Amino acid sequence: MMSGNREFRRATSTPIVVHHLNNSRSQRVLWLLEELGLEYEVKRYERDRKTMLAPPELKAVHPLGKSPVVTDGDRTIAESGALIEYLVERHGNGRLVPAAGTPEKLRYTYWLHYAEGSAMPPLLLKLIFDRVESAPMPFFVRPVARGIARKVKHDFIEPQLDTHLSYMDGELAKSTWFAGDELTAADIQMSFPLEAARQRAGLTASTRPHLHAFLERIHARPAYRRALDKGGPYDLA
Ligand SMILES: N[C@@H](CCC(=O)N[C@@H](CS)C(=O)NCC(=O)O)C(=O)O
Repeated sequence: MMSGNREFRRATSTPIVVHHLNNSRSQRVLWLLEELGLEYEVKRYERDRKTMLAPPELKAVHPLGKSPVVTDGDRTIAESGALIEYLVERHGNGRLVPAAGTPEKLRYTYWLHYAEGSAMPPLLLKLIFDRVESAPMPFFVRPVARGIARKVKHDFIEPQLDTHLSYMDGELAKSTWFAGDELTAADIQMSFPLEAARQRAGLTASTRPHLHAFLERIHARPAYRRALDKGGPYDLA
């Protein structure tokens, strides 16, 4: 695996490139690469200030035009869970992944998928309905639009968020990291929903002490801090 990696790097002689959008999920890919000590380049893209969407140039890299996307030689890999798996398998030399067949590996796979598949949807809905609630609109539709937004948040989104946050906090009461006692790439993948929950969903030291302690722990890691320097603005409000 190790020599294969070296051959691959030599054969392509191009660096790993992270197509990075400011204030976004791709920050965790930079963190992963820093933890692995790999060389890479960052190509930065700026969100449109009004719509918050990625610029059209990202569609030249991948048809969805979203970030993160990584190019590695002639490969283009999108979808953060898939590309985190790719990077650790291709370049990790066994680091940040539990051994195959262990209970930790099963937990690792679970959290790697849970982050985008289950944790992010209610957080995204919260963001959208918060925006509906505060968006400028003609005075005669404002009370109706705001009333609907508040009801959807109260009846559906907030209970969902509460269930997920309690669940995650309870899991981190059992072990230091999501897959067990060692940091894995699943923790890196999980960092984004937790950062978003801290900004948007009331995750605090008093409400979710284990999740809050997790965030404090990752923020203290030198690799996390180096990744912030490379990525630029990372504000999920
Ligand atoms: N599930 C995808 C989500 C990708 C995604 O939605 N990325 C956001 C950044 S956090 C994005 O590119 N937003 C800008 C846009 O949609 O134009 C992943 O994990 O990679």
